[in-house]
Amino acid sequence: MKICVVGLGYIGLPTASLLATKGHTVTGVDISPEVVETINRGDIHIVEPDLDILVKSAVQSGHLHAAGEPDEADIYIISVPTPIGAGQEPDLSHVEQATGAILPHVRKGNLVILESTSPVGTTEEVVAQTLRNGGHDVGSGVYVAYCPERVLPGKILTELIDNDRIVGGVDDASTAKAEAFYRTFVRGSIFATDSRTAEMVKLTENAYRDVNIAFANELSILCDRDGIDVWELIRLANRHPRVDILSPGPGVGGHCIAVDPWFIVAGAPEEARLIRTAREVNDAKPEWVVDKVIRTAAGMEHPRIACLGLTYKADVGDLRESPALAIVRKLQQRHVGEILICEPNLPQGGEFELVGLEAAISRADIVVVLVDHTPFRRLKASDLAGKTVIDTRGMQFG
Ligand code: SAJ
Repeated sequence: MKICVVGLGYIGLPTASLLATKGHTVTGVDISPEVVETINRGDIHIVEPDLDILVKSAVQSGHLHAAGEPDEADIYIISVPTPIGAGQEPDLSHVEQATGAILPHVRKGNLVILESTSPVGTTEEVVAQTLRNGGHDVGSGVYVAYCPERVLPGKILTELIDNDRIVGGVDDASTAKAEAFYRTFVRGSIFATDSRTAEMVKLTENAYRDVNIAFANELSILCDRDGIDVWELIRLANRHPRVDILSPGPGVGGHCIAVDPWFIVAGAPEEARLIRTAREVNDAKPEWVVDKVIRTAAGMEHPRIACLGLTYKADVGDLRESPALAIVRKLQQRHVGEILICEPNLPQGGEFELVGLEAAISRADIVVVLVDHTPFRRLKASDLAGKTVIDTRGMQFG
């Protein structure tokens, strides 16, 4: 089949290259000329384990080609960003542009799939409606479905194949077409529903996690006030057969969990009270960590503060919405002391000068653990002797 994947980011690029290595002829479309050029060279512009090898082999085989504009295909997959604006409202401009860009190429019999995380109704009201306005007979001439991506950054390539998928068409014929397509490369089960339910399933998954992390983050603040070790508290509470509390941290990052719940809130501001509060609790956590560091450093003359980790979670090189990054920036802006930043997953040459782990610790008075990267997990209590440790990740140094 000829497949056109619009948007070559964290979801589009792995999907396009996977489909290419399955023998399909894939055009990957991106508005950034640098991204197009990088991929056509067989390189990648994002950090994800094994993606470099997959893209190289897809491009070298001739099955994957990147371009600035879509062309004719049997299946179109839209995987463009759906960010939130300053007022936390969804910005669907990339979905609108992508649908507009494929419109001149769509032919009878084509299937158009939206994978971008989207507010309920987007597949019907933006994608299907644009195609109808362009003269297409959605449901009998052209098929339109929503299939949310559910892959975990750091494990994208395995989860793309192994995860169960939810497929929801704007009508039964579209659902059936999309279901048949995903069956060709997904090992997990495929569950069929309508497009609105599929859209809400995706938002629900990430809001569920956000609410549960907010509960853990709130507990960590209560425990800190009362001198209780929150990690021990959670470990013990989780021995109850029906309690399963997630882990507190310095806040919630990444481009999904910190963003998607706002789509629900924006659609139902009066009703989505818990989901909104969870977002607010998680968004406030970095500032709480900053305050704690400032209070700890207050009695020191020239405090040197080692910040361990910058990325949004363990063992990834992704800085999107990272609470650790926000904390480090705030500490620098407020001149809390000399800040030593250690981030083993990023190259030197970015916003901050990076310091090796050993050097950062040996020079520091205060060690702030912001991300639970594997090299940090190997630290022993003896490595940190004499330091004041603020551990936002519950590392339990042995
Ligand atoms: N975090 C905690 N405590 C926890 C778990 C996570 O503080 O107990 C923090 C992490 O440190 C990170 C953030 O939450 O800052 C999000 O990390 P994550 O690993 O929970 O999730 P993401 O954002 O990397 O990927 C999520 C996944 N969604 C769910 O697990 C429901 C993934 O399956 C989705 O495909 C992805 O969002 C997405 O693209 O929507």
